[in-house]
Amino acid sequence: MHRQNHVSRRALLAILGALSIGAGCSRGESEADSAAPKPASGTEPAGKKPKKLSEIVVGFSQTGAESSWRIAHSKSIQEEAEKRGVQLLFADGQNVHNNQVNAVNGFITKGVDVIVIAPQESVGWKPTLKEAKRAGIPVVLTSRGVDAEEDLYATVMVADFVWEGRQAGEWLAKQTNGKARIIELVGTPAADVAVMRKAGFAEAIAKHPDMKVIASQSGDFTRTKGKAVMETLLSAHKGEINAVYAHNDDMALGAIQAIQAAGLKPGQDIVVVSVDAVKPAFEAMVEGKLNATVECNPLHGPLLFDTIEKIVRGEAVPKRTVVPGQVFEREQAASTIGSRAY
Ligand code: GZL
Repeated sequence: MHRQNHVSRRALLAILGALSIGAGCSRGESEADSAAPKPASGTEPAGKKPKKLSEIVVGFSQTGAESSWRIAHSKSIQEEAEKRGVQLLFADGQNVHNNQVNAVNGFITKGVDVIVIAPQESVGWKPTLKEAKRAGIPVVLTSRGVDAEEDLYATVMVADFVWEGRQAGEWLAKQTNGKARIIELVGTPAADVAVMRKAGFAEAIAKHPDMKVIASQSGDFTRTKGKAVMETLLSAHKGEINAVYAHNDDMALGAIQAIQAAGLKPGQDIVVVSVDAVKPAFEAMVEGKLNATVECNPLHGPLLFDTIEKIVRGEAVPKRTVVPGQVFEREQAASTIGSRAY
């Protein structure tokens, strides 16, 4: 009996509510071009001389190192800080929400110039963000959003996660002629990215009565848990399943290992579609084991520090920037793998 993955109703309502504030971003275009920029809150230096990047300290609270995507995300930000002479205090949250809250409170006490957060979970940030605002320290969100009023952070830099889930669902509908019995491997349930990739996928397959998610469980964005969950679900539903939708490549790669261990052919007996488009996913597509992946670019470093530069100068920045992506299928993997930057 599989445990239906339970994204708590409160978290779901909170995240989707917060989204209604920042929603409406179209799939790929950066709102930097379209939204009328508003001055980022808490960033107008009160009489302070605007600082140069080489003079500032940035506190960065990262989720952890749960996936290839996250490792590329950290690398991009650390390398860009180095390149621009920014002093970056890097706090690895080890994928525990409270570790991140403690790290950010430490940054506030230290009096850093800017705080960057990649939140493990989207709820539970309001008190800390209010403290940062009271201290006049602007907060930049990257890779995930939070359930908080917009005036509590300067800007959020994410992909359109609903679009990503929708693309995966539409691709699967085409690939299976609308007949699929699906295992869904959910990311971290309390993260907006998981809630939205789930919502987008559900919206796409709802148009096809013969596409059913027969089990949905969290693999927490990791390869190890993705494999373990897939082993359990395969033994509970073997013979019923013809498709896997994983919220990220790392869980998909774990599921592929489990499918092989069960004597089935991933990519053939069971079609596998995921999100991120990291290099190991391209390698799996070249081997024919992964069928498609929706790109979610983790290389936020350059745009992040361009944005921070504007914030410390007291210039307006868009409240939300959407990083575009595209769908990659295994048929094109061999010709594109060489040009992948992460
Ligand atoms: C997406 C990011 C997600 C990735 C996962 O912006 O938050 O978290 O898709 C990562 O690989 O763990």
